[in-house]
Amino acid sequence: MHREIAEAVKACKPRVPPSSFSDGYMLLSGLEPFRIGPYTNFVNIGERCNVAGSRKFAKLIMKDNYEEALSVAKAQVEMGAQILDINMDDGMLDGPNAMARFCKLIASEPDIAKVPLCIDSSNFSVIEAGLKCCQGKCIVNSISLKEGEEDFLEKGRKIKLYGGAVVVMAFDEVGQATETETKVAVCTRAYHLLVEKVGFNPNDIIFDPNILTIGTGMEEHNLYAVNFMKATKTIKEMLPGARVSGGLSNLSFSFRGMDAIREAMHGVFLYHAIKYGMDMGIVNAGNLPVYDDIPKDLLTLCDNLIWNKDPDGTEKLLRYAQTHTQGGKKVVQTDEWRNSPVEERLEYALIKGIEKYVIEDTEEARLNHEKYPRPLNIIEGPLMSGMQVVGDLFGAGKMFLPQVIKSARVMKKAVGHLIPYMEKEREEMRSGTIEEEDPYHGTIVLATVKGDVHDIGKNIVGVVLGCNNFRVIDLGVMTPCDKILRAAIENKADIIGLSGLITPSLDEMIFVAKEMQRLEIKIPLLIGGATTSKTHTAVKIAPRYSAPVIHVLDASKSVVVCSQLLDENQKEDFFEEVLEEYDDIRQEHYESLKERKYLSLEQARRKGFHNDWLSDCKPVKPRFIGTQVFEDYDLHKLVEYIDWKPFFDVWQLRGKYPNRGFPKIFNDKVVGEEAKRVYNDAQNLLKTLINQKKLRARGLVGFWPAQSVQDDVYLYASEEAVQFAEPIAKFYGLRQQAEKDSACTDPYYCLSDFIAPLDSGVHDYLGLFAVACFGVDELCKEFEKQCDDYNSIMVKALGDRLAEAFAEELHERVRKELWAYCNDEQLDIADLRRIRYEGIRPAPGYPSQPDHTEKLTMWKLASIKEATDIGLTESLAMTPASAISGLYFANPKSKYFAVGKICKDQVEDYALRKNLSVTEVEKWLGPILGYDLG
Ligand code: THG
Repeated sequence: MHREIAEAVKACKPRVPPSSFSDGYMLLSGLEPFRIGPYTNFVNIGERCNVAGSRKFAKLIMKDNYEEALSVAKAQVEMGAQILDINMDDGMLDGPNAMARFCKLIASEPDIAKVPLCIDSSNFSVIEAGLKCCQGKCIVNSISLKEGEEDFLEKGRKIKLYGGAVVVMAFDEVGQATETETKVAVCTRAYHLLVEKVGFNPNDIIFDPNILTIGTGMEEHNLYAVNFMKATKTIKEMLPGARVSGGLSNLSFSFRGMDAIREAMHGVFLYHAIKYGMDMGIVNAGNLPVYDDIPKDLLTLCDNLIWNKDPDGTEKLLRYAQTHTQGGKKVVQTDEWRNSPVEERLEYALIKGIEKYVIEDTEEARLNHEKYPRPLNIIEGPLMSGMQVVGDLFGAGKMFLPQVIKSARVMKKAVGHLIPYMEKEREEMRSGTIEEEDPYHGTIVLATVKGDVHDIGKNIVGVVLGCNNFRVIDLGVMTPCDKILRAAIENKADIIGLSGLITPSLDEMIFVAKEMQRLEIKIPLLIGGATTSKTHTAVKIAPRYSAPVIHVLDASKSVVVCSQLLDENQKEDFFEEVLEEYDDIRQEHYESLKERKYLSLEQARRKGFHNDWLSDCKPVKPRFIGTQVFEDYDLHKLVEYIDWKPFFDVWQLRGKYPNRGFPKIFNDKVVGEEAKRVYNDAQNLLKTLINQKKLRARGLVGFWPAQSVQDDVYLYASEEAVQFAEPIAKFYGLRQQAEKDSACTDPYYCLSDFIAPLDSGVHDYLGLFAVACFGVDELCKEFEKQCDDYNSIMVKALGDRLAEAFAEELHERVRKELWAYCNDEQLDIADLRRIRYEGIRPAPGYPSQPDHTEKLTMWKLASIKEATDIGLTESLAMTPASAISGLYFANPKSKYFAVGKICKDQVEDYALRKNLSVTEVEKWLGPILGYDLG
């Protein structure tokens, strides 16, 4: 068919478009031509058909409702969009498919198809998919020099072939251009490449010198608007034919939710930018205010922000937003409540977690001496009743943890304001005029035990109890027993709560319980934290202390338990119930100990995993032997490696599909909105902390020749040394011993099975690593000083995520480049998370090697403390708390397993090998002993 047409028209000359028509004009078209020339006004490109830029559009596309999504396109054309930007960049979408499908649908609707399309994607295959099914002449949005000249030229040539115009972003190999000169330089370079090397018509080039967000609170962003204008002017003067565009709504991202402010900023910005030569922009068509209609005071504020004329510009604009409504449109939705009585305002602020006015409202209440003769009355009255509502809503599952923590922040601010007045009162009290009374339900002393540094969970419990009107005395981390008990006695505590994350903390908790018994203390003891369990509490702790000992699973449960322990009418019954329950658990535990069958260590070794070392592929030699330190690792790079699921776990946000995790959780009916909110808060904080260098990452890797000797792995200074010298370190292993189902053919694993034996003659290697995120503690102190538990918990959670991401990223580099045992690996993040890669990185203290003391060997061997400042506490917790360490095994058959319970014969053998006493080993391995110590 094509051939026949070609044959038939062979003799005809192609039409030469009249140059007078195209000279100096940018020609675009949908079904209708669109000619942009010197007298064309500013061109509106509609921004809303963008899955990242419109919630409505995104929802429709995700629900596969393309017909309805078309209405978003149509509405924009009706409101004056002259070009439509289409963007389908979302991880959950098949981009090329979605783009093609939507473009084809547009073609079926002449009212929409009349305008040209702007195919927007950061993925060129999506752009091509769009170009292939668009009628008329489109704009490609966008290409840049980000991936270098070759890539740029190739894309430029393709676009020319498709006959498109192109948006070129001011981006190069170094990154995004933010300074005027860089913007101009990058665009100039791109211009010459396109015009001279590709033969692009300059009139088909549109530069986007990056409209970046201002009013972020970060000083380095203050000149972003000015730089755009200046660059635009120079580009228009220096690069003939080229035009300038930009994504306008980016400018005001920091004022999200305040549409009136955003629109005013857009109006003011465009007013100036057009004068500087901006030709077109991706805008919310129909929502741009007329410059003269912007109220004068707001206009001045916007002007000051855009031109960076006032260091407090952002603050002032925010304040304006809070105090104004205009054009019938509320600037913020939440100002009506400001008109209600002060008690209601306080309650509202507590429930909604709004800090803004809490000091002034508290002060207003305080000054009402008639109603509130004493500052304490305000706490007992409106503040506590507000928190009661919060506590009830949380208990009923109608409020989520992040909201509760924000409410607590408001409460703390209010109480913080009243404390000086209460202290003054107490002075007077000493002279005997006023009686003291306690407004709290009760007092609880909380502490993370000696040797342990983890406290997110404990802090959350503290805040939640605080919300329920408990007085919380938080002693922080690494708290020795005597300090806990002294604080409890001095403060007349009603309850003591102990927390710990690592297994050695369990032992410390037993010690505290024994001490309490010895000192005849009668205060109920709560046990919580990641390593604790009901069984351990019932079996190992409760029997040592005659007052109640109770394991609490999470923050919301702690409220119920504490309330019952303090309720005079309930506490006897409650204690009785717990005693019975724990008695049952103990019995069950001892029964199961008896029932469990074990192989002897010798049998287990025989049934271990035996690799065929000689016929198997040879172990790969690492690129270096010894250690390499990574100072000040690039945190930006780590962000994409963050696994967000555990982050949502910290905030107790679990969607309906817990294992599908992120970002599925956003679609969850119950927790979706809240999850989005915390996630956004996290992203913002993360950006600020990374950009301002408040957090730092440091780490180390090391590799050595290694050979296994039964259950242990010996490390050598060099390959030659393997035959002739003593090992420089030995890692000891524990082997699975609990009998497996007879149908199960799994071996009885020990980590040493994954390293070639010394007598095999095969050279093998072992790696290790330690990474940490520094700066978290300092930031938390700052936040706590401001009574901001929300951000303090947030920073800790982010620090942990970054350390974990660091470990993940470094492991990838180890596999691909530093050890390079699988440099052809091509895994995406989802595969990483599902552990599809080869090799493992088990950490001492975790299931494959539960013995924390192996860390001592790592630290000594690689001088980890000296090289990275990552330390170990007496319980072998790492400092800072956001730290990860482990060993690297490269063998493709290596896998994670849990050692499980082990027997006395193995403990004795292990003690002998490690040259420790059996009691010492039993102390460290407590939780995995398959027998009773008595
Ligand atoms: N340059 C180029 N292309 C671009 C941009 C640019 N494409 C994408 C973007 N930036 C321009 N498009 C938008 C679209 C929407 C918004 C911002 C930029 C926006 N949306 C509201 C928000 O996120 O607050 C959504 C509100 C709602 O859901 O209704 O602000 O710079 N070449």
